[in-house]
Amino acid sequence: MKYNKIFLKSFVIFLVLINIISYNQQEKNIDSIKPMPTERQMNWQKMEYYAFIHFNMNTFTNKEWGYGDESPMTFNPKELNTDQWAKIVSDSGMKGIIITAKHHDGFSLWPSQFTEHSVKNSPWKNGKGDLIKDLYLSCKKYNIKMGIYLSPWDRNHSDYGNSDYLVYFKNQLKELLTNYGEIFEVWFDGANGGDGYYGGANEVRRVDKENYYDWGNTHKIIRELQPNAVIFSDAGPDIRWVGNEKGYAKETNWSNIFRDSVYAGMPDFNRFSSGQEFGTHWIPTETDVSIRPGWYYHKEQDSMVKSLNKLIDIYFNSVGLNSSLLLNIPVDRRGLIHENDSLKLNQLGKFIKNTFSHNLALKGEIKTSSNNFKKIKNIINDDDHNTYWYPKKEDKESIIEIRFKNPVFANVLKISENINLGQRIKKFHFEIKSKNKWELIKTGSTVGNKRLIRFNDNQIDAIRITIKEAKDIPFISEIGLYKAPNLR
Ligand code: FUL
Repeated sequence: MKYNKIFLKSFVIFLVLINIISYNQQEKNIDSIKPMPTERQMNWQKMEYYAFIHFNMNTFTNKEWGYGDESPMTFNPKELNTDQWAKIVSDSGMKGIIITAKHHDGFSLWPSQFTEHSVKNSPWKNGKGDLIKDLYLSCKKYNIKMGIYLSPWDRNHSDYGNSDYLVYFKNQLKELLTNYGEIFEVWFDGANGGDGYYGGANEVRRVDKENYYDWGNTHKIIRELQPNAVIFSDAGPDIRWVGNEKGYAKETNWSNIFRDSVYAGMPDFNRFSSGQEFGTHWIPTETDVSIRPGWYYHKEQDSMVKSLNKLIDIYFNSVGLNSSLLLNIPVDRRGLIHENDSLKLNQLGKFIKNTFSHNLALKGEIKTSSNNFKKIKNIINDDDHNTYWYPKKEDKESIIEIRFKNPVFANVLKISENINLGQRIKKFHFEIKSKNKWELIKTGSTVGNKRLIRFNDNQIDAIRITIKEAKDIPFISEIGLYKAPNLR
């Protein structure tokens, strides 16, 4: 009897060991697909939705691009309140604010020691103000992050176009990266070179966009002073432009790109909008769009704030297409977010919260083409890329099916890949079983960080996701099924 017990125990231990060894063996067979994101890119990727604020000299001159000859005396917000900005942004679920510290006209929102063309010569707070500091403190108070937009093109500066300007540009960058706490993103615009004031020269100055800015060394400054900050430009190095300013990423959106074949401001940049499946570098897209027609505030656009339906459409076509959403709010001449904009932001925030706070997939039972995952439940109940399912190599198709005992009503599907190990999915099918009939709802292409699919409200008995094509074994880290409020 005793002998039998010992035998049984040893046998169980043996089986467990075999299982562990074969599991580890499988793990070893899982190669990551290069390129892969860095930790700093992964941290940024989690933010998903954050604000742009265009507020500067143009707000007071009613322009989009200032020439560079504007007097600092023109900058005079009477009710400026960065707490109001940060509160509205944070209440609407956004995770940060990127501020136009300096736009193309060269006016600086902080009292830079390297120029007279700044708030220190304006009537605002009698020249004692520092808007970047105010915003930094407000972001801290409302627990959101701050990023900076520093225009490489400077239509005010007399040295723009020669090497002295670069010293100035780098000095300003160092000031911004040293004096205002942690910066999450540095935003470099692609528009540069052309006519301007240039210290009174009033002429046209063109630069070699690829080489003039000494990008390699400029980026080094950022890595040194703010190692966690991601750098945005048309060509990265961390995040790239989506290729339009309308708020829409492409249906196929690879985070990979041949980085060495692109540069900031190149004329035909948007032909790279979809990324490149075999691109050498990991540079995901950021989708920038304004809540109004202009980037800056213009009174005549008060009635042109985008509708809630339009903003929702933008959200699904940016965040839901493996991109992030950088939604611009033009702060008005008082120095406040206008009531019309704040109303829409609030509605959008509520919509997002109401939609995604309750994952109906949790009510179902999951079946997969093969159970290559220890805790299959984690793909529907955590928001962690590191818990993921993958099929066995010999599986003909990769299938995840979720069946419901009692039908659920839903209209949004979420799928995520574990992008820590690269982006893999090229084509998938999404099917719904309703009243005993399967229907193909969507044939999609890439997935990446997050893919959201909207469909008509349906009584659902089961859903099925089939990965039809992938660069290598697909790693699914999240599945979500949601019921978005009906708006119409
Ligand atoms: C553009 C700029 O020229 C616009 O003025 C704006 O700042 C937008 C976000 O980027 O390229």
